[in-house]
Amino acid sequence: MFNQSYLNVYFICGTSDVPSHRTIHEVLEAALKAGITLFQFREKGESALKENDKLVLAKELQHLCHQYDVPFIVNDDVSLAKEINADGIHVGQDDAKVKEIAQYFTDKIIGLSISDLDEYAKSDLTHVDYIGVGPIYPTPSKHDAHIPVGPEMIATFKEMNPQLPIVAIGGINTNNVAPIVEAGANGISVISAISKSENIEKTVNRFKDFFNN
Ligand code: TZP
Ligand code: MG
Repeated sequence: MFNQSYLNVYFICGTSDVPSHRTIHEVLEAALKAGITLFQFREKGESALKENDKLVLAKELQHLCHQYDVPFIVNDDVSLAKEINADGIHVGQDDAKVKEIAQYFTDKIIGLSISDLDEYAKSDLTHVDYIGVGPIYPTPSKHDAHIPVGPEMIATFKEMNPQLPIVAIGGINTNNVAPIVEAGANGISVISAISKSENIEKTVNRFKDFFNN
């Protein structure tokens, strides 16, 4: 099910991440057309949709992703991921435990956020397909984010565990991606660089150029 090239250009988005003159459907469709390789639905913040509204939107965005053969991953919300039969789930250190998730997401993609060596040491990676490492740079998109760890953290983890697929996250844009690629990341995951881009096609294509194997 999981292929590490899915991590190349990994777009993460929720309704509060898109500018008011656009819908999340428009933004996601533009990103899919341009060639993102994975999508994560991350509905957070005060204005976040809940319950049925969240469910309906998730199904619509999942449908859109599948029209472009791009896997649809849910952030944190295990019951939503189960209900819509998502392609995977991404959890943080404080979210549902990977071991429990792995029991019912046997054939699904499981991602785990890891910021530093302490978190790495206490994480059981047995059922984890990839780790999200960051924030690499300061980010406007997550208020409770860990302090930025820099691209060096990617190189550190790659040295410790060369086989573990790693996607970088946090404050990444087309101008600061190069050191992340040099550090050995399998891909980049971004919210604002794509959701707030004035030219999504161009932004996605620039990111893709860094991972053209
Ligand atoms: N986790 C660590 S940083 C971050 C998340 C969800 C936010 C990334 O958003 P952006 O806009 O790409 O910096
Ligand atoms: Mg989380």
